[in-house]
Amino acid sequence: MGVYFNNIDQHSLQKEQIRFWDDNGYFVSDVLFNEKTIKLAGRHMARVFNQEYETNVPPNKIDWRPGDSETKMKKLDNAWWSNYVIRNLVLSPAIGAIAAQLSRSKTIRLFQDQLLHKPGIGPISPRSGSVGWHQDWNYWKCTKPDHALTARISLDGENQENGCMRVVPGSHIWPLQSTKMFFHSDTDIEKLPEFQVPDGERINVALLELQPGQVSFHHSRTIHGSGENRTNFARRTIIAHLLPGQTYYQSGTGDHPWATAVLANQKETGLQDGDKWEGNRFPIIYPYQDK
Ligand SMILES: O=C(O)CCC(=O)C(=O)O
Repeated sequence: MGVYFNNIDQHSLQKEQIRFWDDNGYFVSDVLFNEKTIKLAGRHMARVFNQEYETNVPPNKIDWRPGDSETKMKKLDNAWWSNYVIRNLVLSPAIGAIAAQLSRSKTIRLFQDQLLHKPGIGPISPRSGSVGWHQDWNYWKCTKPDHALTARISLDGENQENGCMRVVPGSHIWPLQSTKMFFHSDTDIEKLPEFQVPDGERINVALLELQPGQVSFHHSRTIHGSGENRTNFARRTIIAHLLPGQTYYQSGTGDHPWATAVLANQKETGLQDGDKWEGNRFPIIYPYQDK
């Protein structure tokens, strides 16, 4: 559909950027998507939440439906099943090229996508719409090894006031934490849980402030979360969870409400314990394939 800027050669990362990722477990790209693309994506995101499906296939793990409270965070998974604009965005070659370099993989697949719409609750409403501190891999133990990564495309720009994502730099190489608070929407993000911090390390928090069209990447073990949106405007993010080529399905991990979409795909694809995650339910986004 040609709605996004996708000259793959222009997404070569510098050595220092890859080293930054290795050390910190996150990376923020330049602006990858122009205003026209971002506006179009925003309109299509609204259509999916309003249950208008271009393909007639619904997404899944729908956590907000028309009629639900407008102050609740809107969230659903696998909108790429339902809408072509979202599909083009989450299968973007630019995202694939960056993810391949960060994870040093020859292949990148889409694991699942997620639409996140944090409503602006204004300065005085009770806390709501936070994403509590967590590590994605705590919900994704069905993927082995633990090297999946996530690309988050910002539609509105993100900052402290509208509940940008926060990460604990370097935590992707710490022990796996017991903290699993993704669904704690009333979390006070300023309060850090008791993390298990290795000797010689200390906890820092970095705010991932983004311009519209910028993309942040994080490792599946990086500790992260986000606060409520205290503005009067939505903070919308389109998220692509990504699998490096050499990722295997591990059964019996007891995953997890979040994996419903992933496991629906897995069932349909017929993956068995120890199989590589592959098949067209997990489409290849790098190397770029002209579809
Ligand atoms: O965008 C956010 O606030 C959180 C997103 C998140 O937890 C994720 O993409 O893994």
